[in-house]
Amino acid sequence: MVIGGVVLIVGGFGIWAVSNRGDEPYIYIKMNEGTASTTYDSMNNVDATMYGGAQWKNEEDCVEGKCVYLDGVNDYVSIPDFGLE
Ligand SMILES: [Ca+2]
Repeated sequence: MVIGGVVLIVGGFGIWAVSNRGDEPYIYIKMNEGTASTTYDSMNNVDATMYGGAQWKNEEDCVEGKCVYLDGVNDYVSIPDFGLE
């Protein structure tokens, strides 16, 4: 899965399996580390990697905590195939 392609400041995302809607998300990536190019999944260790120069922003530029800035050119955040059907 790739998230990107437009100018975005991302504060995190979750992915719910359809069959689990209403329960905890299968993946929950807060995107609040603020350093390096890995942002970690809190649920099942499906960690995401930032590409294309995606940048961390500090609290003053984000809704809550730190966040990821995508410049709209070639930035994206990718998670590995985690076998969800
Ligand atoms: Ca870029």
